[in-house]
Amino acid sequence: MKIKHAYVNVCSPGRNFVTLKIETDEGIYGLGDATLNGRELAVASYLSDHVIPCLIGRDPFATEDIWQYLYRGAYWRRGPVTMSAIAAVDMALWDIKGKALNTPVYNLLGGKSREGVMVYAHAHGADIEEAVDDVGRHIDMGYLAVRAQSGIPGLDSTYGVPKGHQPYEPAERGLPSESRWSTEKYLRHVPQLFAKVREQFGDDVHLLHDCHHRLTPIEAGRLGKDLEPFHLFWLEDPTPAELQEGFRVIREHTTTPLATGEVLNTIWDVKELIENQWIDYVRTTLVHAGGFTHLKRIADFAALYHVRTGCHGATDLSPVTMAGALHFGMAIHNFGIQEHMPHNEETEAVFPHHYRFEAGYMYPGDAPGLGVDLDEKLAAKYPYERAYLPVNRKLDGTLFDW
Ligand code: CS2
Ligand code: MG
Repeated sequence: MKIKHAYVNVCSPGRNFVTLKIETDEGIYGLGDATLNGRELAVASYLSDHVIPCLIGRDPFATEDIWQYLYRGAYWRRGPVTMSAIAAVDMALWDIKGKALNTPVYNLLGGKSREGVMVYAHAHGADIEEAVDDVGRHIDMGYLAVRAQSGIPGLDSTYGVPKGHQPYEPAERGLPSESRWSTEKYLRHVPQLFAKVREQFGDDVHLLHDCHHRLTPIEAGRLGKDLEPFHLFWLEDPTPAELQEGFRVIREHTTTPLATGEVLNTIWDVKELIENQWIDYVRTTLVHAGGFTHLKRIADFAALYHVRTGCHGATDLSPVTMAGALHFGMAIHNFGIQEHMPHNEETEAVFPHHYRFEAGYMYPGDAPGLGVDLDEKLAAKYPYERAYLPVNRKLDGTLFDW
């Protein structure tokens, strides 16, 4: 079998997605997600202009050699654009391999290690009362784990809380919007949110919270300590993780479990975090961390240090990544939890898939390969529209982390 043709599809059924399709000379094709929220066309060009010409004629089963060829052969290494492009190729090749062997990808990763993949939902509200109600709605939907985010008194907007009641969609069309931020208001507010949620729903539901890279290590230590009475499943992205040893400071002050990794894209970016056990969950994903070939390396390294996976799964990761994440989550031993932000109806129609949600767990299905497809005719009805993630500033105007 040889790679005969490959091309990139860019569409926007409510938000932008970039999908690589690799076709073989035996009529089998594979799909890979290449979506990088707010920088989509950079990855589309990296694939179309630089990677695809090098794939034609290669053996699609040679996933390791092709991964190394694209990683080392490019000379310039790492970073979200490069690793998302490599990820898309890798996902498509594993999809082809599963289809050619007539087996779901989880069987190529070690087979089923569990009956289902536990997922967590996003609950939010403009204030504590709305957020608590939304946690309740997700518990009623069957979720066993819920992330809670709420508006902060005195701030017009904040990460994770949509304006109005539409589902939260982080990218906005047009130029980046700007929001204002106060760490002090946030630190005073979040423990009150979780006190209310635990008071209302008790201790069984797993609760998570995303700081979204906005605290210094010592501020994160303070928040982690303040949240200890509420036994969170994890506190996510407490501080920017470029400085991996910053997490040591947090660790010294709290037993609240820590998770990071969604903006990181190679094993080198999480190596110290894992080997020092400064985190409990690693959130790197198929689409931004080099696909199955690399994510398996990260998971196996993490397993040596009691670190489990908690892969990112927001709506800006396409159903191709969601499908792959569920195959991955079914098979690897040190699986922790999988994020699940359901896509909108248009996206579900453009990417028909076999995966499903039931009673707090998701199941990838048993179709050969990834079990997801791309309806290109329908996708063509949703042309790309440039969109950006918001920009955040402190109250005094200093540019800050969003
Ligand atoms: C968030 C994301 O899901 C999460 O944990 O961090 O919503 C993130 O903001 C977006 O994926 C960015 O594109
Ligand atoms: Mg996050």
